[in-house]
Amino acid sequence: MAAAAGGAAALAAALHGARALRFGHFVLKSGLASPVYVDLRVVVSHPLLLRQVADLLFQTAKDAGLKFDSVCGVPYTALPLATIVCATHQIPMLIRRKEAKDYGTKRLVEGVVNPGETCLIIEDVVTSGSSVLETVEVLQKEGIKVTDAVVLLDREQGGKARLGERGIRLHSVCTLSEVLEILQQQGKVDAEMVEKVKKFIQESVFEPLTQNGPAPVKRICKELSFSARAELPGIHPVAARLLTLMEKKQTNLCLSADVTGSKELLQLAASLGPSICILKTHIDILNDFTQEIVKELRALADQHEFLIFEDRKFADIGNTVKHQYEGGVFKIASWSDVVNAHVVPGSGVVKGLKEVGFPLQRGCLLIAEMSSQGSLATGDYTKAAVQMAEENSDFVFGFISGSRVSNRPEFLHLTPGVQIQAGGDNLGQKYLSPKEVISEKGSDIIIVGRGILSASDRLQEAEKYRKAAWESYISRLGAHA
Ligand code: S5P
Repeated sequence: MAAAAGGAAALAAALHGARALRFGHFVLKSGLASPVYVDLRVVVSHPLLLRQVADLLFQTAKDAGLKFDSVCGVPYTALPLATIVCATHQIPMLIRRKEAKDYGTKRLVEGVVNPGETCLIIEDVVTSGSSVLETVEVLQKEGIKVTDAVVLLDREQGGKARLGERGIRLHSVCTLSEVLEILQQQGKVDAEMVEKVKKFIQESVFEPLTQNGPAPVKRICKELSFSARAELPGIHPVAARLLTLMEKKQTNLCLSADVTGSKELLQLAASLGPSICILKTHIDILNDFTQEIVKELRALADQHEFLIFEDRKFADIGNTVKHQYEGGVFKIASWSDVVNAHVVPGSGVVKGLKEVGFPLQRGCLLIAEMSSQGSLATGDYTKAAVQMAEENSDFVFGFISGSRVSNRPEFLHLTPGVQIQAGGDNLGQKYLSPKEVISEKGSDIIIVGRGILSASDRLQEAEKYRKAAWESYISRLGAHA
């Protein structure tokens, strides 16, 4: 422990006293049930403790012999800590803006940015390392060097290794098990709770980001929950929104609303909205399209919290798809959260779409596999789609595919060709069941059209699909717990 033994005991007691460390039963942001809850936000209400923590952070950086030109606190909890460090030691500070809304319009870093200079990151607590990484990435994009981060408390759940993979050394004032030991000695937590917390720490280690990372950690959390994936570093904002609403509404069902009348389309959106995470359109099959319809659809999407996905399957050169996406009669980019593209033209198709969609915070899926008989999207073609997604992950957040084609949890997999009854249609469509798609193929979202549309009670049928797919997801999580 970086803090001297006596200091550490006092710190642990003070954190516990301030209720910054609590023991019991909690549900974390990631959806994980945890016996320990760390909330260092409360430290601002305890000025002495605030200064003590800031001093310990600075001391830890000094002990590690770190050299830096500026300091940046990970927003928000570490901001006051960074401020104290900077004011006390006369170090220039940088502030990273967090508000997603400002993205692309306002500065993302406040303070004097001198490219090439080194910035030290300060953080209160590290679990997966995702918050630190987000700040690192923003600073690095501005040309600032970041090699080290100092944290008050390392929860020892894989964050250090994940940061190490990205070239960031993590220096902690103390670890959760060290604090735990001290609190046990002080009689503030009993042996049973200590065991529980230790077990929890061991069982919920985040996987390394890449398979070949230099600092392997135990692969325990193999399967992350949707809400944990929403928090991953560098996650696409559309993916984060989608994963969050999926967990909230408990649905990984995308309705393929393949109807030809606008009235029916809007009725479907209104009645099935609460059951779905995405409503997929083929807007060019509507025989009475007007902009008013998509406006109403948008309002329903916002009301019932689902995303709109225009299944346009762009497949031309970049310049053409740009116009097809932005303009024409449909003006797809103005109302659709998500679109998809074939990779057959090469990466220009994504680049063209990105020019239009990126500033609007839209997202794109690449078609890596198809559900139809004799599809040519297999083997190397599928691999090329995955590579294209990885190279354009600021715009592409997943795939249309029959199975999990990428192991990166930042990417979502959406699978069409789903019906509870096995089989197909007479035009080459092939169907798998929700369970096969989610539990066996490892996909995330089922896309269902006629399975629901041809039922006499569509809502009841949609609920059947929603439950089947959600239960398969939950059992998949359980199987890897
Ligand atoms: O490979 C694919 C990709 C897509 S997006 N196979 C598909 O069937 N789709 C779409 O999913 C297709 O255009 C249709 O809108 C939906 C499947 O509809 P269903 O009625 O067969 O469930």
